[in-house]
This record gives sequence, C-alpha cells and structure tokens, in this order.
Amino acid sequence: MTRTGNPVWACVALGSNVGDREAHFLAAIEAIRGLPSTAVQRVSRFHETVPVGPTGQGMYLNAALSVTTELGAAELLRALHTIEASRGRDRPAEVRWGARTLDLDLVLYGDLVIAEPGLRVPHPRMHERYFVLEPLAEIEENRMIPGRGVTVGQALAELRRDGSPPHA
Ligand code: A4P
Ligand code: MG
Repeated sequence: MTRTGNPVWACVALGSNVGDREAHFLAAIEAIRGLPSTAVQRVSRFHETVPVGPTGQGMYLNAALSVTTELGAAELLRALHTIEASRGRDRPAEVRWGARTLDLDLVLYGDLVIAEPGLRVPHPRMHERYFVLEPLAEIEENRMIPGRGVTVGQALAELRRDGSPPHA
C-alpha cells in the first residue's frame, strides 16, 4: 500500500443487518486497527436502526469510527472493501440499499472533497442519513463536512429540523 507520509483524519461508517452484526463490527474494528500506518481514534456506540431502502430486510446495527491514517483515500477504501469481503459480503449478489453483512463507507477523509467514479467523499448521502450522522455526532460532532459548510452536529440538527422524521 502507498503511504501519504502525512497522517490524515478520516471517518468510517459501519452498517450490518445480516448474521452476527456485533461480531462483524468487532472484527472490522480489529481489522482497521491492523491496517498499516492507521490508528483508530474513537468508536461510537452501536445503534440499532430501522432499515432505509427495500422493505423486508432486518434491523441494522450502525456505528462510526474515526482514524488517523497515512493511507490515501482510495487505498483506505480498498482496504475497507477487503474487510467487507472477509465478513462474507457479496456485492454483485446485492440489490441497492439491500441487506448486507457489513458495509464500511468512507464518509470523511480530512478536508478533502473527492468526486471520482469509485470514490466520493464526503459520502454523498451522509447528510441525509440518521444512521450515519447520529453515531458520527457522538464521536466527532464538531468536524466540518467539507463542501457543505456545516459540522457533523449541525448537519444532524438540520436533518432533525428539515428532514424526514427519525427512522421514517
Ligand atoms: N463508493 C464511492 N465512494 C465511496 C465511499 N466514500 N465509501 C463506491 C464507500 N463506498 C464508496 O457502495 C457502492 C459503490 O460506491 C462501491 O462501488 C464503492 O466503491 P456499496 O457500499 O456497495 O453500496 P451501498 O452501501 O448500498 O451504497 P451507498 O450509496 O453507500 O448507500 P448507503 O447510503 O450506505 O445505504 N439502513 C440502515 N438503517 N442502516 C444502514 O446502514 N445502509 C444502506 C446503504 C441502506 N439502508 C440502511 C443502511
Ligand atoms: Mg456502502
């Protein structure tokens, strides 16, 4: 893996609604701790959430964690995909927003805005998702969301004020 040589703060959102959800999260956190030049800083509580998307899928567990890392954003996302696969995630077999053993989204990477075909940060839907913002606000409420001009806590307040009701 290539290193930037410069630690960057980043945030990962975790989601799971298939299998032993807590075991998937604990394994993912350990795997992220084991990534080269990467240190886990904070981990949120695990939140039980109602599924957004296709009906008929089970309840989710969601969480967020922050890291400092010398991996580039694309490298980090590739590593997250490898960890997902190690927990039995089979992307080609999935429907969009459908059930999954483990979803690891790179939601923020320093103050960068990246819009490439396979990599978009900030995650384009993070500001619409209670299941992302609530765990993230627990650990990194005052971080700015680059390109949106609001902090994580402010985005959550805006969603509560203007968005759909929680877990609608
Ligand atoms: N991709 C590009 N940028 C990123 C990034 N920053 N982080 C690409 C992660 N992936 C990124 O991702 C689809 C493609 O986006 C991949 O090729 C990746 O390289 P995915 O993880 O396969 O698909 P996804 O997770 O279904 O899509 P997305 O757009 O991340 O959806 P969401 O918003 O994560 O929705 N309900 C509850 N309660 N809790 C959940 O966690 N999750 C979803 C997925 C739906 N409903 C949910 C939950
Ligand atoms: Mg995802």
